Amino acid sequence: MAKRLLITGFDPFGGDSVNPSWECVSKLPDTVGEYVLCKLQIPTVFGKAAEAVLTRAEEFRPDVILCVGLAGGREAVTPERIAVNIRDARIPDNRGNQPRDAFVIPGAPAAYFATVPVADMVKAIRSAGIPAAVANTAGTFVCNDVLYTLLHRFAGTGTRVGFVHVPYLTGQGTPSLSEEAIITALSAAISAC
Ligand code: PCA
Repeated sequence: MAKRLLITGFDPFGGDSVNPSWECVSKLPDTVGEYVLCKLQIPTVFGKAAEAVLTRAEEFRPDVILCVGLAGGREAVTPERIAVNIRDARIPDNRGNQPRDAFVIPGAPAAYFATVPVADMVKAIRSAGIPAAVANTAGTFVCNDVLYTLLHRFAGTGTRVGFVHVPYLTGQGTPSLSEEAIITALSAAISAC
């Protein structure tokens, strides 16, 4: 039986009109490698984003959850190695929340490692001709919030969780990658999961 992979992208935030994460996730084929995909757009809102993923995961029962977000300023596609138990927002989220120096989940561990094979994903993306690198911080905004919450929820279960940050789309900012390049990179990353 085919394996199931839930993949998410965010809505635009911080004044941008598009978010390359959802632009590209929404255009992925329905099957990649050995995975059947379920694609979900999630809001750039603390707490709500992870809730939306958890709700869909309950129905879809994925083997892997891969969330994708924009990291403006990065020049490579970057699978994240770690999530930290911190909310510290430099800008408000899409509901006006701007937590500073707070926990994602009070009393929970300081950090979790991603449970997808980040080094293999980087290799696969590079083999597809797209720049890639492992990232050691997903920041302290909504992307980290989602990755941390999911890793906490699925710790010790059979569901593996990862996060990939992508650069700006061509024309959106610099450095940037084309939509086609990001879609190729995400497909390669999925195949390596
Ligand atoms: N990037 C933000 C949140 C949504 C997104 O696409 C982040 O890196 O936290």
